[in-house]
Amino acid sequence: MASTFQRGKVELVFSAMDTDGDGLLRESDFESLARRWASVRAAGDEERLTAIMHGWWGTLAAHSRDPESVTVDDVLTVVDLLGQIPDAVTATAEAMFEAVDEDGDGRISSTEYQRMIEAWNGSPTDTTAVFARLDADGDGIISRTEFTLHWSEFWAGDDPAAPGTHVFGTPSIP
Ligand SMILES: [Ca+2]
Ligand SMILES: [Ca+2]
Repeated sequence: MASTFQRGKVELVFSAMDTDGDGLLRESDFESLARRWASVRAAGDEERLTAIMHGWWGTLAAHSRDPESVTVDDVLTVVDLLGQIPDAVTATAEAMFEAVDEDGDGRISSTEYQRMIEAWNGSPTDTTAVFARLDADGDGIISRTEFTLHWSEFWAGDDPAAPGTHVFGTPSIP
């Protein structure tokens, strides 16, 4: 069972993905999110982002009671399963890393990270402090290894103090 803290984390990212704010995730939310994200990027890679977001949607919809819409509880069901399938966490981390790494140089810069957060939140956000926490070795970029670690912590972990808790911003701590 997901803890209250894990629920809070998932609710934070859920509300970012629920672009029309109706409390349910649908395929259209993922398409809007991909469009919103692509629109702030220089790369002009909307098709690539859309494909990655569709992959996410497929994973969530496969575990939903209603294949057309996904609730917070459905997402938490997937989160519960993740602890048993670390390969799935690594695979989504890999796909997401590729999405965030706009210029494809194999590193996430602070600009690339900020663009992701702002696109997901739909508003300007100061990500300096959180980027510094995620850049565990302090070399100025988020490496693939760092990202995968934080991503796994975000979805499968239950530690409010872990840097990965802040991948999508700072959840409220109950
Ligand atoms: Ca990059
Ligand atoms: Ca780093």
